Amino acid sequence: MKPDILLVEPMMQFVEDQLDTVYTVHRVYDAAQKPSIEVALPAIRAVATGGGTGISNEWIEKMPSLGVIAINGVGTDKVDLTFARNRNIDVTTTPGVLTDDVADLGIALLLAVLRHIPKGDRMVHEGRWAKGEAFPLGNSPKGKRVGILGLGQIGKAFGKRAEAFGMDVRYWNRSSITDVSWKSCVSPVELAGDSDILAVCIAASAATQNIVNADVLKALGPNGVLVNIARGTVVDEDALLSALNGGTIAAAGLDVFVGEPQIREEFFTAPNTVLMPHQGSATVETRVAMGELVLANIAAHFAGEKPPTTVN
Ligand code: 8YV
Repeated sequence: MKPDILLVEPMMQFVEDQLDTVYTVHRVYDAAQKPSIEVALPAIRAVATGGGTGISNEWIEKMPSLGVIAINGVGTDKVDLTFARNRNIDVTTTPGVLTDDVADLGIALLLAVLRHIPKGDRMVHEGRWAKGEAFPLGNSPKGKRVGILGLGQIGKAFGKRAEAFGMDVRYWNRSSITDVSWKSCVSPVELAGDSDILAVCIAASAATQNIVNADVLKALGPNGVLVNIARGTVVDEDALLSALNGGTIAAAGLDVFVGEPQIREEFFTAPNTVLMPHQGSATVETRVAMGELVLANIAAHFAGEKPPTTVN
């Protein structure tokens, strides 16, 4: 009999095909499976889920046979790592393989904001260029100061890209970093005050919730641009919306939001914002590599081995 596993959100077809070959896959996102999932929960031995979705302790408690939670991503903020460890459940992520694509999306958001790309695209598509409508000048990234909040792998990759655009990099990190020559700032407020662009790359946790608050946005200032490729929860969205609407900062490029995909409607009308539906790691190449890691971690568990990228 094939072992039972729980799939919390869809993955690439080849990953799902491979899972279906080896396991009985119960799909949480398929409403029709709800009754059969309730019955199967005691037998579930592995969970595959997304970084932004995770799995709650309430669900974990209903799966006494669970041995591994394979996150298709690097964020662990939606899985209680200690709670899982106390139940002898390994939690795995997909480190390394998504770094470049997430950093690329951060740069794409920054350029989209500075050069008004969504606005230009709409103007051309709607035939307004041909009618002579004027288009605002953009701003150059060259020579701008970029502050990176959270200098992990993604933060460093963002910094390298920013340098290639002629930007001057500084950062703030919770622990000290020795392998970069960029200027280190003593606090998020100091970083924002010394930056034209604040790129938020920090991992979400209780300690970093709302770390980008009203004071940080005020320090970033009326010409400042915020880019968030981390998690919605690390930014105080009340403060961000009022900073955008009140001109406390100039603009924002955001890939992540609190409560996504049901984000606050005020974002739809906030000025000078470029919004993406959490697509940082969403390229074919990276999702293949992530999927392979998820498959390898689950397979290792069923082979009685330690899953290779266990984080708890
Ligand atoms: C994915 C992510 O979009 O790495 C993460 O933590 O949030 C993203 O890579 C997500 O895991 C897919 O659901």
